[in-house]
Parts: sequence; structure tokens; C-alpha cells
Amino acid sequence: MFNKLKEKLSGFKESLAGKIKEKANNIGETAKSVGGGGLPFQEPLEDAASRAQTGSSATASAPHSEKPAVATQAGEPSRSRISFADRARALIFEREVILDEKDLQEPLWALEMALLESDVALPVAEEIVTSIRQELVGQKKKIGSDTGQLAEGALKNAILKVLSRNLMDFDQFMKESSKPVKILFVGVNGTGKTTSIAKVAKYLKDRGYSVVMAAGDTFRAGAVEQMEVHGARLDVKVVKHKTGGDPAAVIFDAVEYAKAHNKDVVLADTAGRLHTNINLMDQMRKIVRVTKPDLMIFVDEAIAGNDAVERARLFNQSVPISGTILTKTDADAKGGSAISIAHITGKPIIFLGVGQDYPDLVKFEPEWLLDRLFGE
Ligand SMILES: Nc1nc2c(ncn2[C@@H]2O[C@H](COP(=O)(O)OP(=O)(O)O)[C@@H](O)[C@H]2O)c(=O)[nH]1
Ligand SMILES: [Mg+2]
Repeated sequence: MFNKLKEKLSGFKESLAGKIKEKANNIGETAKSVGGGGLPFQEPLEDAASRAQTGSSATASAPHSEKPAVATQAGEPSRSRISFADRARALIFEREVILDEKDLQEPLWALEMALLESDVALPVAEEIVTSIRQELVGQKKKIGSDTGQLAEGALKNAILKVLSRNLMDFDQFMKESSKPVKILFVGVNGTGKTTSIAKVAKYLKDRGYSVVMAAGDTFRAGAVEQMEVHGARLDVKVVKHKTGGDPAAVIFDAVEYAKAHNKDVVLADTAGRLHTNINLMDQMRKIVRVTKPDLMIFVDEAIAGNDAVERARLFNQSVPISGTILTKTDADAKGGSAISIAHITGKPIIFLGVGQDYPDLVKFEPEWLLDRLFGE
């Protein structure tokens, strides 16, 4: 999952870490030349700094350091020389660095290209890059013992910011909604609508809710039967009409059934459609008018990358959605759609599909996705 993107992010981390190290070493070199032989900069910066961090005296263990840094052989030193040398030394021993625009230019450009190659939408890639720039440029940053940590931290914060903008707690929503909760699943053919309905049915049953499924895809041959198979396996009632019937009527009946039998939730399937199909979008508006769903979930597959994001955006413009389920993330190396879709539609990702079995459904949480991108 997201392997290619993960590799690219790790590449950015390394290149930025390299820049930070270079910068820190430059400060060391400058300080050495300004402060004269009194500063223990003949040794590698990393060694000096790690010793400074562990508390042992760098000066004592450096054989060529004969005197304290600020003392000079010829009486009073010039103020500016001392203060600069002192400041530079402090910067290194406390492992702090100040990065400027120039230091970040190359790694950030490479990062933006990498994000775009991974199907992250352009405005989202730009926002990530801008937010890293804001976090790092001109700020005094502690480097710590690992220069990579600073780079990774900035990158994680930037992605987390993007992922956290539109969130929804499905469990809370279910708890608070009056019953039966009506949930409509819409989207393009073959993306995983019916499978996701079955997964959500299991998810809800496991949490104590009683479920009815509506076989609202009356268009595709075999769709009603597919739903019935899921119903039998999950022991969930399926309300159906004949293939070719009116989907709004099927879903309406399922809602009536749920009311009559005190069921908590109706999960309604629909035929696959593109936002460009005028007739099918009109039919969708009719379904919405007749059944008044509490939640309208757009389902698309992560592997479609930018196409999925664009379809969600256009569908949402035509018939407003509540959020998305992004399926097949288990087969997606790029990860761009998962990072972009909520940002572009302004609607949350509710679940991620992570496989073909019923339990392969993950409630979307930004930290979960971050772990996939940066974890071992
Ligand atoms: N690997 C993987 N396959 C999935 C996932 N969700 C659905 N599928 C597969 O995608 C195919 C189409 O699913 P289906 O639910 O029939 O799509 P629909 O036409 O949108 O209803 C099936 O083979 C599913 O098993 C997922 O999260 N991961
Ligand atoms: Mg289907």
C-alpha cells in the first residue's frame, strides 16, 4: 500500500536532511574561521554535537583545544568576533539551524514533482510544499541527533494538515442520527460500491446495529443476485425488485421495511454512473428526492488516482455527496487520491477499502494514513 509514494517521501526526507547537515556544517566552518583555533571544530560536527548532547565536555576531549573559545592571546577580543563565534557554537551544540529559502528550493521542488507523479492533485501538492516552507524557512529549528527527524516532522505536519481538514466520525454520526439511518452509495461502475455496502453492513452489525440492504442497482444484470449473496452470508435482509425496476421505489420500500421492523439502518445500492450521463444523474436526483438519504457516500477506487478525485469533484457538483469511501487502497502504490480527495471535494473520506473481504474496511483517520506513509 502506497509503496511508491512512501519511497518518494523518504527521498525528500533524505535530501532535506542532507541540506540541513550541510548548513549546520557550514555554520561550524564559519565559526571555526571566525573564532580561531580555540573552537573544537576540527572534529566532525556530528561527533561534537552528540558529545555536547550527552553532556561531556567537547573542549576537554579535543586535544587541540588549548583555551576557552572566547579568550584571545592579545587581551580584549573584538565584540562582534566573540559574539558571532559564541552564537555559532551555541547553534551547533544545541543543534539548531536556521534554513533559508535557498536551502529548501531544490528539495521542495523535487517533493512537488514527486507528489504530482503520485497523483496528488496540484493544489494539494502546492499546499503541502507551502506549509513545509512556512514551517522551516527563517525559523530556528532544533536538529536533534537525527537531521532526518526535522525533515520528516515538517513533512508529516504538512500532510496531516491536509488530511485533517475534512473529517467525519462515522460512529458518532450513527449514534446521533435518528433511525432508520438512510445511507446511499453512488459512483462509477466496478469501483466497489456493492462490496463496500456489504463491508459497512458487517461493520454496523458488529457494533450492534440492525441492517437492511436495498438492491438499488436494478440496471446491471446480476447485481440483485450479487446483493442477495452478501445478504445471505451476512444474515442481512435484502429488499429487491426485478432488474429494470425503479431504483427509487426499491430504496423507498427498503426504508418502509426498516421502519416497520425497527431496523437501524438502510444501506442502498445504486447502479454505476458517471456525472456526464444526464439521464442517470437525473435518476440520481429522483432517488435523492424520494428517499431523502441521511448520508450519500461516493465510492471510488484509489487506484484510479486523479481520475477518482476528478470524478468525485464533478459528481459532488452535480448531486452533493456527504463523503467518500476510497476502495482498493491495498492495490494502490501511489496514494495520491487518498491524500487529495477530501481536500478537493471538501467532503471527508469516511472509510478506506483495504481488501476484498468483509473486514477489509478501515474507518478513515489521518494518523492511520500517516502511519502507512511513514511507518516501518
Ligand atoms: N483489492 C480490493 N478489491 C476490492 C475492494 N473493494 C472492492 N473490490 C473488488 O472490486 C470489484 C468490484 O466490486 P463491486 O462491489 O462489484 O463494484 P460496484 O460495481 O461498484 O458495485 C470486486 O471484484 C471487488 O471484490 C478493495 O478495497 N480492495
Ligand atoms: Mg454493484
